[in-house]
Amino acid sequence: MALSYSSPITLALFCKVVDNYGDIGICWRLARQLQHEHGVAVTLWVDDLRSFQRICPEVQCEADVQCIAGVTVRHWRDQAGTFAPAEIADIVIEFFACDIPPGYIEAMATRPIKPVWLNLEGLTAEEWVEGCHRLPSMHPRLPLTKHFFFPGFTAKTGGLLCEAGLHAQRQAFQADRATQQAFLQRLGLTPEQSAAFKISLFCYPHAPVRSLFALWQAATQAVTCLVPEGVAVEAVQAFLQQPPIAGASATHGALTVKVLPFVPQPDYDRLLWACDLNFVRGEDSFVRAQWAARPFVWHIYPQDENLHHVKLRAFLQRYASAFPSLAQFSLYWNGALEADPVACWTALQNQLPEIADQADRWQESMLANGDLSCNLLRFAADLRAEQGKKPV
Ligand code: TRH
Repeated sequence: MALSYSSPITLALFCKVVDNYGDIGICWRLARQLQHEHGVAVTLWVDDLRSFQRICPEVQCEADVQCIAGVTVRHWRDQAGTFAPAEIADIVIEFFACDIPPGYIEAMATRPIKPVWLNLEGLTAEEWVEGCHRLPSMHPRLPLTKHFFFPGFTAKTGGLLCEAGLHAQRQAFQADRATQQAFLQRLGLTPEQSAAFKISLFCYPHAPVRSLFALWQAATQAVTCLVPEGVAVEAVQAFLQQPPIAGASATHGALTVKVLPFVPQPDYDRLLWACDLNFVRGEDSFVRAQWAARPFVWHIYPQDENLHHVKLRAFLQRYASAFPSLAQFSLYWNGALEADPVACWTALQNQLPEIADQADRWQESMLANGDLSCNLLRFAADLRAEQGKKPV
């Protein structure tokens, strides 16, 4: 029996926001890309609309259902509710093993053609993911099978999210000084601040930001450090000697620290493209920094028992094996190595040109693994086709 999708394919993506930020960045990007590039009718279920609004100002925090950029956004208030089979999407994705409402799962099981059910996992460079990517897990009670889908850095994983045309947009931006200047001016930078060595700083609160500020203050060239509002609050406030609200800035020695508002995702990309060095964190900004083709330092989200240090080392082994200074600095930045910040920073600074040179090659090798959204839809189509071969 041949099985076809609804037209257009419907997809529900369930996203639970962790720690006021987490994961909505990735889910929103994926949702938009599936809609824009693949014509999928996406419903994004989000439990925390206020966090969502920080990266997407169009979000109405009080709305139960709204449509933004062609994506249906539903406020995922609780686990209650019953659903009719017709309300269930062709593809159901739970992000990072979040528990989707039991009533929704029950309704999935009642559909004559079962939805493709995927658990989209977090990004890690560890080798074991290749063995777990695409593995099935049978529901203990219902006739449903969930599959694990792992993003990653090799052809045996789901790859990384990358919109079509992003590469060309980034190259055009970086080749056009006037556009860059206009963008930085829009963010409130003076021509002098724009002409300095520009660093964007996005990290978790435990990063040793004060020690870096001290270093950059004593630098021989002017440094402009751009920090989103709400990030590294203590260190920024201590440097500014005033509340670190958007627009605030101060200069001590060679360093100017400027607080930026949280900008919408496309502008955050431009910020990364415009800076000479980017400090990024988590998963999504980490991947965007790779597409920015500029040197970056990753602050990984902390996990119990320092599990994140294992993940950090796995990535550094792939990305920074030719750049010991980057590996050392990253370990220091993430508290995985006690080191002298001056020595770490000086070594990294000296190697920045080489690191920048590698960025394009790294991008090409990552893109050769295919974009995550295409890989995900292909996998869903394969599962759907398999279901069609089974007797019903
Ligand atoms: O939100 P994060 O801290 O995300 C993390 C990770 O995904 C991590 O794995 C997870 O478990 C943890 O949450 C709880 O950092 P991330 O992934 O970089 O997402 C931030 C998003 O915010 C990203 O999409 C970029 C976006 N952003 C803007 O749109 N504008 C801005 O001004 C800034 C600074 C960020």
